[in-house]
Amino acid sequence: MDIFSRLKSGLSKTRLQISSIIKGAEFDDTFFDSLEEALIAADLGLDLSVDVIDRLREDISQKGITEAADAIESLKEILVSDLHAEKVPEEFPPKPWVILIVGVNGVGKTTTIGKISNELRNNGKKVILGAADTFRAGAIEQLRIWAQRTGCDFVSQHERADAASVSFDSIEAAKSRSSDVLILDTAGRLHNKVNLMKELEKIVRVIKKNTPHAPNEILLVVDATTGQNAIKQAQVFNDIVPLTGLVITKLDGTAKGGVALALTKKLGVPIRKIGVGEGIDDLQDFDPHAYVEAMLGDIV
Ligand SMILES: Nc1nc2c(ncn2[C@@H]2O[C@H](COP(=O)(O)OP(=O)(O)OP(=O)(O)O)[C@@H](O)[C@H]2O)c(=O)[nH]1
Ligand SMILES: [Mg+2]
Repeated sequence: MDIFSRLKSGLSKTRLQISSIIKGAEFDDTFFDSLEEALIAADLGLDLSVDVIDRLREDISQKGITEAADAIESLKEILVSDLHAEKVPEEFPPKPWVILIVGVNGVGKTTTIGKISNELRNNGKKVILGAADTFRAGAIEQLRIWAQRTGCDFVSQHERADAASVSFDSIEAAKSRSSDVLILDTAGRLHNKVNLMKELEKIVRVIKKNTPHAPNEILLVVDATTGQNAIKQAQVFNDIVPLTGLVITKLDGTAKGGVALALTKKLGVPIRKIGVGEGIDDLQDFDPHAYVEAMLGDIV
């Protein structure tokens, strides 16, 4: 299966549900209520679902839409307009370009680093990975394996070492080896664990002190199957370390897709990449049109 089919198959539940509501519907209050419920069930969250329905109602009445196919097009346009998108920059002028990867436990941070490294290496970049997850047993080794597999340099200290100190070492190493990009892995942490969130703040402070332009990107990795909890988590992370982008993983699974919309709308932070599998190539640039097509395409 290609990556788009994988995404589409992951989001099929949402597509089927919306399809059954919109087919043959009269565009009356009952229709709008059912569609609103379906959007909430698809993880768009209450506020955004209500907002989308308001806009759809207006559009349908303004354009005098009577056909399901036209209503779907209108809904797609509304959703696409809500999905900010920016690509990861392809050139990295200030060397090293520093990417800090953060998120709660088990969302796919380290795997995403492997996938991004692979992409960068295929584009001829010199990449170095820094093992600032010193907390979980096995985390350093897991990143080392990704470094070997993708041909990246690697910096680590011992387990339980100070994560900010590893970050400092990593930047120094990136400079001395003229790396184009440094990617820092961090430990998974729950947003309500104050000490762990403080550690993240310290990592950023130490990086900035060493290299004022860094970190160039702070990417929050979010598991798409988390549902609405992801919003609160992301808001807390964003308050502590200003995020520059989101990576939404596990869209090949049971995710309903709406969380991507809710997140980017609430935070105003673009989605950079999406993960659709455990393999090294299962990552793609986020494309709002393709995403909404996967959620709602071919349903009438
Ligand atoms: N299906 C699927 N699985 C994924 C995806 N991304 C990561 N995983 C899997 O999720 C699990 C956790 O991945 P990790 O990369 O170790 O997650 P992490 O956020 O680094 O975890 P901690 O460091 O323990 O917080 C692994 O089994 C990965 O293979 C994805 O896009 N789709
Ligand atoms: Mg990890």
